[in-house]
Amino acid sequence: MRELYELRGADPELLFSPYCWRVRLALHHKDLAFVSRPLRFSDKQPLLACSGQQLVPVLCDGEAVVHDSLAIFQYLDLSYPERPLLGSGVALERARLVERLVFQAVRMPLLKILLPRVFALIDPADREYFRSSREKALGTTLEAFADPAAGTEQFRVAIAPLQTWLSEQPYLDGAEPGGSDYLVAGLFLWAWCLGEQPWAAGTAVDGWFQRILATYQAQHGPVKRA
Ligand SMILES: N[C@@H](CCC(=O)N[C@@H](CS)C(=O)NCC(=O)O)C(=O)O
Repeated sequence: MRELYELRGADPELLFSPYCWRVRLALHHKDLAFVSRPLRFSDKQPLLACSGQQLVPVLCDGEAVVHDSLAIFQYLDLSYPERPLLGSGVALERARLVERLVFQAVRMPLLKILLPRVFALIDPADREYFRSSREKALGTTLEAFADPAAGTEQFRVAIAPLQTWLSEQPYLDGAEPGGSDYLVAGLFLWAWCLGEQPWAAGTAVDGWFQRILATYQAQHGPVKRA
């Protein structure tokens, strides 16, 4: 049995973690079935203990227990070599670089937009933990940090290179989607599932996102959106 531990909102069908979305897209790419184990922040401690840490995604695949989205991509490529996500050697290093660059550029702008949405949509039992853990990490209150207008402008600037790249080819990885696409699209799905779309409709990035979403939904059905 293959199980994916992931985060859910107050609505158990609302899955909003960017890193869990990466893994869902990667499992879809490999055509690997899995059972979803959606957790609230307040459920996760005993259930994730087998992974030796407290963050999702965690993939349990038979005897293997793997955490961290990039490590899961590498595990999937090693265990299921057909349709590689990242490849190996230089290709793997390049994919890791893409992940770092995009993560650094878009995570903070997205957080400025999405923090209030996450807080509103998680289970009320999770709110105290969410507030205290995030305020400690950010060094300020959720209210002082959140700035959707500034986040949207910073996001637009951060994705400008992706707009150019994707106006020249359909996917970040070329003619077909690959690991780089899913590493980035997971962050976009974070926003989309929470009911936000900080990129403009009709742009090259929007076309890319809609292609990835449509391919996923064609197999898995509609993605729950707040
Ligand atoms: N580098 C990790 C990051 C995982 C991570 O930060 N997960 C968040 C959800 S988006 C989490 O589990 N948070 C639980 C908590 O804060 O207690 C990955 O790529 O998987």
